Amino acid sequence: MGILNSFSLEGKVALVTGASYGIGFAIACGMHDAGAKIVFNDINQELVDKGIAAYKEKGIDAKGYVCDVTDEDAVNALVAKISAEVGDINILVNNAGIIKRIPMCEMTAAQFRQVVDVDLNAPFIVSKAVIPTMIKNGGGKIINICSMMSELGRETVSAYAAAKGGLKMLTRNIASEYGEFNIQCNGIGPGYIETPQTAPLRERQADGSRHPFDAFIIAKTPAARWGTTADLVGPAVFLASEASNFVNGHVLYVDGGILAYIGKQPQ
Ligand code: NAP
Ligand code: GCO
Repeated sequence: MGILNSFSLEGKVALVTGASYGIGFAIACGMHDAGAKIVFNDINQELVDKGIAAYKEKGIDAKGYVCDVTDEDAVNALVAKISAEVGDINILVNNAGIIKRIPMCEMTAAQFRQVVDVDLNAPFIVSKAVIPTMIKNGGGKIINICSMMSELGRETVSAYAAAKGGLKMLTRNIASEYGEFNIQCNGIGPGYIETPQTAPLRERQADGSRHPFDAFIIAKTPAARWGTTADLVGPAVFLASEASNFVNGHVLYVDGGILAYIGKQPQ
């Protein structure tokens, strides 16, 4: 078994935020398969119940809690409740996120703040809530779900890009400040992944043709396809496991090569 043991998450408690479905759900399932006990939260009971049922269908006894990750008091209470009911959190995946696709000059400051609150302030809040216990227990793993927009901008996603760019630097700063306590904090930067969040970008046109953005992403991706949530599971298990104990402050882009590629020449 040798090297494969270093990828095991046996005996670990993993909290994945916003993990009733989508990327968080897939990462949580993969971490379960690697041996972790899965805990997740979502923003309302309906989503949590949906998530618990979905995990059960996969034979996973996940614990689900209602918690808005932007609410510091609720997050602190959640972390304490998880410690009492399940065990101290060893692995945190800051996955919960939103996007608003609005031209910047049409976006209100309140809309901008709402995106930054969930995508940047919340990872700060949840990380701050779990780090003291990780230090007490001799270390831990924090994985922040960043984005192509941690590196690149595009029209209509100013708030999201600002938040995800900030999340890349928060990742580096947690690594810098807490690395001496054997806490590794890294990011995963998914490319364009098929989830509800990107569904509007993939809708078929009335004539059955691809959405223009869909065709654009295919041309910008060497793999010539959208990613699936399954593509993110191996990288997440790696960053959650002992196999990555000397990887810190890194954002692992799982993008099919988008960031390396100028894009296919239009035919
Ligand atoms: P998604 O399908 O929209 O799922 C996000 C989850 O987070 C949903 O369950 C959502 O609940 C939950 N959530 C939102 N606000 C919350 C809050 N305040 N408190 C607790 N939970 C909250 O998104 P996804 O595509 O799986 O993406 C997951 C993460 O990956 C996000 O951080 C996203 O920015 C990032 N990402 C996605 C892609 C992609 O192509 N899909 C690529 C790069 C990065 P609701 O259902 O109520 O919204
Ligand atoms: C968008 C998309 C992207 C993806 C992802 C790319 O509108 O450009 O939603 O932002 O969600 O973040 O990595």
